[in-house]
Amino acid sequence: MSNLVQELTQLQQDALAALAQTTSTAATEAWYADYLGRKGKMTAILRGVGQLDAAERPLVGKTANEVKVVLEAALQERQAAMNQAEMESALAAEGIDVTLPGRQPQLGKLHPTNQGMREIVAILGQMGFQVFDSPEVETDDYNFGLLNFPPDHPAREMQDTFFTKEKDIILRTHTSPGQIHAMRRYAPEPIRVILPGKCYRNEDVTARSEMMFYQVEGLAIGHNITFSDLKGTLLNFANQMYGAGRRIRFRKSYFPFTEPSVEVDVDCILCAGSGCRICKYSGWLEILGAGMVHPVVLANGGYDPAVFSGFAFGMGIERQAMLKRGVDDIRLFYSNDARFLARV
Ligand code: FA5
Repeated sequence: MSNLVQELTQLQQDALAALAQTTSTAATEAWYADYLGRKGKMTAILRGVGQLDAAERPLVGKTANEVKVVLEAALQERQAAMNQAEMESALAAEGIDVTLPGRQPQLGKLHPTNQGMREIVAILGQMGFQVFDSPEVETDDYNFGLLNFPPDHPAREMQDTFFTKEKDIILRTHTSPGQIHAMRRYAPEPIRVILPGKCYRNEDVTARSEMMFYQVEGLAIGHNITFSDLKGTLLNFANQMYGAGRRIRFRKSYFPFTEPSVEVDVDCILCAGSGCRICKYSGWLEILGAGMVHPVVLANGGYDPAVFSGFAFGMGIERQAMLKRGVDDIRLFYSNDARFLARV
């Protein structure tokens, strides 16, 4: 047998032994260059083929091919084993402990004003009132004139107004102008609507008053609507909003757009009427203004006051939320204090 065949057989043994020692991809690459590369040991052996008899050459060629096939297969196997080991050790290093408690994701929640608004809208909605959207930027006429505020009448000063540069365009001071929009949209059909939204007043900001706040207005117009209907609606509202068994009381008041007009109180939710700090020892908490829609306002809305009657009421959402959630400063609502927002 040719020496070269022996050398090739020896090369195979050596190469397999060396391959078994490699532990990294870089080492296997170096191994390949060393044994099978262009300048490697196999090439060096095959350089001797030229000196052989022609009869010996085929056997050497065949052996060289077999050795190459064996070594390449061994290399592939080695690399696959190494990849597997590398993956296993990486997985072990970044292993997940499935018994650890998970991280609590921080959930946001509705702003207290929105919570209050949704609660009020849900209670009144279930009594048949539908939400009607009306603008925050109003004309002087809708905010005052059509609501029976006479020009230059001191009643206008009940609500300090933000004016704009445009003549007679103002930010609404209450949701009541929505009454006229709703009436003009639906007259002469009977209606039951609620008008929720922002209002603006040019007032000093205090623990009880903001420049921007929300109101919800209610308006019902029909053929036989009486003061008793107003009372029943508000008692039902107070019982759902502040708890079963609540009492309400009416105090006479004045609004240009209702006649008669009342302020409505609910018995104190904290002391149930016996007197405490929250109700300033009166036993009662003021919750809203209300009354029977003034005939002039009905007519301005397109309803004949001889045929139709109606009631209206308006409440401040933040003030309701303050009572219900025990908040003692209205400024907290819009100060973006995350601790407050998480608490209420
Ligand atoms: C009105 O605005 C009437 N439009 C309510 C009304 C509607 C009466 C329909 C009759 C019929 P008043 O000015 O009292 O009324 O305001 C109503 C409520 O808005 C108050 O009870 C209070 O809860 C809230 N409110 C008024 N001003 C402020 C303010 N600066 N900051 C926070 N809430 C306010």
